[in-house]
Amino acid sequence: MQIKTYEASSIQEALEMIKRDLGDSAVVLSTARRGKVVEVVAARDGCEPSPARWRELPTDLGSWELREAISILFDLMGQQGGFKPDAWAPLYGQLVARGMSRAGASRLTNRLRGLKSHDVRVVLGELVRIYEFRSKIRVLIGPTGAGKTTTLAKLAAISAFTHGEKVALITTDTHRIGATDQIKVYSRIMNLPLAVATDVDSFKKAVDRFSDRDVIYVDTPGRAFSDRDAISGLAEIFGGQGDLETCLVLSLTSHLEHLLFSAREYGVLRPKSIIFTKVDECLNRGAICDVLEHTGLPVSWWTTGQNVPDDIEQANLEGIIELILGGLTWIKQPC
Ligand SMILES: Nc1nc2c(ncn2[C@@H]2O[C@H](COP(=O)(O)OP(=O)(O)O)[C@@H](O)[C@H]2O)c(=O)[nH]1
Ligand SMILES: [Mg+2]
Repeated sequence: MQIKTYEASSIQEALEMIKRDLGDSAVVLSTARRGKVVEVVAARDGCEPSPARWRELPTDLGSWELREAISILFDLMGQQGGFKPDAWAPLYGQLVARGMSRAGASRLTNRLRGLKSHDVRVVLGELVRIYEFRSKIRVLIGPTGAGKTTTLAKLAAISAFTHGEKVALITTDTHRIGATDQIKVYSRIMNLPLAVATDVDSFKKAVDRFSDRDVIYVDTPGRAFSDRDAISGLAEIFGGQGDLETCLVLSLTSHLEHLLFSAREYGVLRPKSIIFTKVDECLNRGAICDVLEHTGLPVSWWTTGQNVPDDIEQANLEGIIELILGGLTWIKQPC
């Protein structure tokens, strides 16, 4: 983490200096007035890219200023203790720099103060829950491009070849031309039976056909999270089926607001757990905390690359905490 002190004649001036120097992701750690001079201490995570000068300034300055003001408020709350940074201020700064929302980071650091605990892992441990699939039918749901089909192939391979289970695949993704091709290839390579289902009846038939199987993995269409009709269409297909669980697949490369919006929209399908994908492409994994806090859902797996079946990890508490705090664990090239 890079921490720097700025002196200016007003907070506004200091903030402009900080933004120019450290970029948009900088957070304010403390402010103090010394006579006519305002002293502001700001920080940026050491792994953040250098200030992106090419980034366009928002055109709507009103909402931008409001956002800035709210951010500063949360930064002050994050450091609490008035205008003096306390022991948790650097942690707050790091969590924000790693992509966690200011509100979430503020709540977390305040919780630590309340507990008088010095182990952030204890507090994260309360937030993170782990889940193992329990049902025979496991349906992967989530937005377009989240990594559902690739993840399904990895999971099917682990069930079939690591655990020796009898596995079948069903896809309900027939909406795009060639949509079934990807899963057909996986089914052929792994020699696992595949059925295509488009409605309640064909889905039931496919499940009956695979009654002798231990596990059935179900792929779903990648539809925009805002396409409520498509999401409720899925709810209809899976609704009456016993021994079935849905699992929400979210890509960590998505913006936090997109993740939270997706989680809310796909909530109608009552997911039992979350799989976070593209951990390898994402340095700022603080969003994991926000998603878990808002959904209350446990994590079952996360994925770390495009290779089937290797790039996947079964969720475990230590690993998730490392993803959030360690920051460097999955980085392949030094920044
Ligand atoms: N880097 C990276 N890419 C991934 C990962 N999982 C999936 N992908 C890629 O993301 C893209 C979309 O994946 P796909 O499974 O088709 O997404 P779907 O639309 O949700 O089914 C493909 O290019 C995948 O290879 C991952 O863990 N890391
Ligand atoms: Mg797909």
